[in-house]
Amino acid sequence: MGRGTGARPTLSLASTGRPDCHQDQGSLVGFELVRVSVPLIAPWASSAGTFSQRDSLLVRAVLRFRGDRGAANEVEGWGECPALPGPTYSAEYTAGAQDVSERYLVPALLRKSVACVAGVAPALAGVKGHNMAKTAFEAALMDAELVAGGVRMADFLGGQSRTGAVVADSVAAGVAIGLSGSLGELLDEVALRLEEGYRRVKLKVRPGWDVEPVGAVRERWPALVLFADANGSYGRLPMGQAAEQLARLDGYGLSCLEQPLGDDDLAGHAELARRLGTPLCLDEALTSPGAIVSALRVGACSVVNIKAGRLGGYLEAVRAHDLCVEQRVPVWCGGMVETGIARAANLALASLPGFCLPGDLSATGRFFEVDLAGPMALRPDGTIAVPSGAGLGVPVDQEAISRFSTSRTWWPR
Ligand code: NPG
Repeated sequence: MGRGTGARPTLSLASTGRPDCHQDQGSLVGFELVRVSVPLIAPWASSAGTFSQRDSLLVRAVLRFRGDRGAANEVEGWGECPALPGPTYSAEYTAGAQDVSERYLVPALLRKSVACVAGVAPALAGVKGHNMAKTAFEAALMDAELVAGGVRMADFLGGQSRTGAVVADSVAAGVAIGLSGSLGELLDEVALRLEEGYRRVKLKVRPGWDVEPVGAVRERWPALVLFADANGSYGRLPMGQAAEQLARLDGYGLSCLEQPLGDDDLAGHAELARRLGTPLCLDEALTSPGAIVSALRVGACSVVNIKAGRLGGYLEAVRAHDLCVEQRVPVWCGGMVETGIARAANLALASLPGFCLPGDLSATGRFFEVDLAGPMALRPDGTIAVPSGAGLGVPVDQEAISRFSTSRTWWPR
């Protein structure tokens, strides 16, 4: 089986770009759930904990198409669930994602024989939450369907957008730096990343580690595009204290301060937004386009981090993008230290025109010595090319997936 070899059926992209699921295009053969543990080059530390391997759940979707001469042709697509090993960023975690996939998501998709990306969300609507697990299935079917039709993911997602979007061929790269052991280590890492060509840096902050690192980086690189991400860690302080401490970041020209307070504290973020000069961005709080509308309505943020996994899929991410464009709210594409499988899809998403701030979009080699898909290279101008091939648009390294896999199960069993 190839990723798209042999006779190619035509994928009907209507003017909206929505593939017609009802036409006789492909049928679902099944899914493989692949657990991988991919070693990181260096441990990743944030307020959501530290890990040295990327334990991910991958989904391989297999579709069968009838070729021109009636011969059956199987095509596979890959998706990645960005949940972390433990429930520390959100309630989802990798083993839980596998469990909900086996008990609920796979049976629902098989029962309805969902063979196209547009059918995934309706088929899974009866399962509450588990957005990251759902995203892996949506992404895998999207990849398979687009590979079969010879369509680039960026073009497909652009076609889904109400904004009449022209997608970009490259996106501004950004690098996130985990919590460092010392100021010296942090400055060394920022220097290294700038030498590599990154033009935007996101620092992790938490109470007790904020003004000093942000101030030191800003002093050394006055023109650098700088973000700070608190992962909700100021939520444990009384509001007055959090506001006072974070107001000390006001003079450092941060493009945004991300998720200072708890996931569900929209009122607190709105109050903080009134008290701070730095624009607030939300991440963990925004689990649906509706949540984005609520946050914007109460003034809880003026910048939005879009992560397909958090929102429940790439189609929801496009909806979130569209409503932010309509509200003139700048967005950027978040990352979860994913392998190249999710990062290729994120590059396609970030090619939509509302993504006007550089995201967590770093090149192959940033996190892993051996990645599962790619390469996606950083160019001298600090951008990464949007993959140009069909579907994910970059080769998936089956050998590396086998090497790092800890379990593989095929469904239907
Ligand atoms: O470039 O993928 C990346 C990392 C970006 O900092 C990053 N992600 O809160 O947005 C986040 C964060 C994160 C990743 C948090 C992993 C916790 C674990």
